[in-house]
Amino acid sequence: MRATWDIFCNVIDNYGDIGITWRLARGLVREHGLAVRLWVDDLHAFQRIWPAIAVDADQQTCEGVRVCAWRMPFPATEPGQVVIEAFGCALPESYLTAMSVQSPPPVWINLEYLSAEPWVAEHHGLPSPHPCLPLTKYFFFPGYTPDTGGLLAEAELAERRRAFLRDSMPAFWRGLGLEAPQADELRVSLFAYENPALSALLDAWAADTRPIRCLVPEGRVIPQLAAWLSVAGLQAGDTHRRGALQLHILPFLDQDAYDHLLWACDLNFVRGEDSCVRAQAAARPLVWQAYPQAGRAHWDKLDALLSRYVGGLPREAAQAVDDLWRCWNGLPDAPPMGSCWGAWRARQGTIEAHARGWAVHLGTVGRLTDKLVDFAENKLK
Ligand code: TRH
Repeated sequence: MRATWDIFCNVIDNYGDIGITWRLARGLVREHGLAVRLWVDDLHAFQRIWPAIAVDADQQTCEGVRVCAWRMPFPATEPGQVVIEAFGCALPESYLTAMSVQSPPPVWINLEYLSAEPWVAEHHGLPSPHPCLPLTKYFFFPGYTPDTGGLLAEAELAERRRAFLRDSMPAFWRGLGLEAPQADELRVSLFAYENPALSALLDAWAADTRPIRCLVPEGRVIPQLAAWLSVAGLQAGDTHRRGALQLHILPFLDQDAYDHLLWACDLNFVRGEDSCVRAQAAARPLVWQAYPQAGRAHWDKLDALLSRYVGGLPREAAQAVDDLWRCWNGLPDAPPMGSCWGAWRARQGTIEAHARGWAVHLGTVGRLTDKLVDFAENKLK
C-alpha cells in the first residue's frame, strides 16, 4: 500500500506558499510514488502558477496529486499517515482531533521557511509535543547544508535543464514572441517586490554600453516600471525601449515555464524562496530580493545566503555580487546602484562560471523530498 500524505497550505500572500507546496506534492508523487492530498485555501493563487487548476472544484486530481479545497467547516476526513503543515498554518481542529485518535498517530511535520542561517541545522527535526493531545509535531527546516532538510529540487532537474538548452530554446523564445538573443545582448528576467532601488537599476541598464533585454512576468513590480517609463500602465505583450534597455512584459507563466525562463536568461532577479532556489539551480547568475520581514530580519537571511554564495568567488567578483544584492535589498551601507551594476558587469564572466559551479554544489546538499520521506519513514517504523 502506498503511504498517504496530507499537505496543508494556507496562502498568506504572493505565490511562495502554494509554489512550494505544489512543487513538493508533485515531487512526492512522481519520485516517491506516494498518495498525496494537497489542501489549499486559495485556488485562485494556485491557478496563477498552474492554470490547469479549476478554482471551483472541491476535489480534483492534477499531476497525480489529489487537490482539495480547504474550506470551513472542514469535512470529516481520515488523516494521512504523514501530515505536513506548511509554514505553521494551523490545522483544522476537527482534523487534529481525528489525528489524535489514529493508531499509530500520523507523523506530523511543520515545514518551515528556507534560510541559509547557521541556526537552522540546530533546529531541524526538533519535536514539539502538543499541549493536550497525544501528538508530536516536528520542525523540518530546509537549508543549504547536509544537516538540514535540504532544498526542493527534482532529481532530474539538471538533466531537464540541459535538454531544454540543447533542444528547446529557439521555440521557447518564439513562444514568448521574442527573437533569439543577439550576440552581445544580456537577457535578464525580473521577478521582484516593489523596490525603491528599481529606478536606479533601470537607469543603469538604459546607460549600459551593450544591449539589455529585460523580461518581466506581470506582477507587483509593474506599477513602478510604468512610472519609470512614464506610461499610464503596462500589460503582457507591451515592450518599451530606453537607451540600451528593451523592456518586455510577459504574462505570468506556469511554474514549469518559469523554470524555462530562468534557464534561458543570462541573469535572473528573483525573490522570496522558491524562485531563489530555482534560479540557483538554473546555473545562471542571480540577484535575490529577500521577502521583507518585520524588524528587518530578512537582512540577516540575505547576509547568510550571500556569505555562503560568494564564498568561492575571487575577492573582487565576490564584492561585486555582495554589493549588487545588498543595494537591491536597500541595505544602507551598499554603494550606489550605478557603480554596483558597473562592477558586476566588469566581473560578469567570473560570476557566470561561479553560478555553474554553485548549481553543482547544491546537488550535494540533499533534496528536500528525499529527506522528508526518510524522516517520515523513520518515525513511522
Ligand atoms: O511569491 P513569492 O514572493 O513568495 C513569498 C516567499 O515564499 C516568502 O518566503 C513567503 O514568506 C511569502 O511568499 C509569503 O516568491 P517565491 O517563493 O519565489 O514564489 C513564487 C512562485 O511563483 C514560485 O513557485 C515560482 C512561481 N512563478 C510562476 O509560476 N510563474 C511566474 O511567472 C513567476 C514569476 C513565478
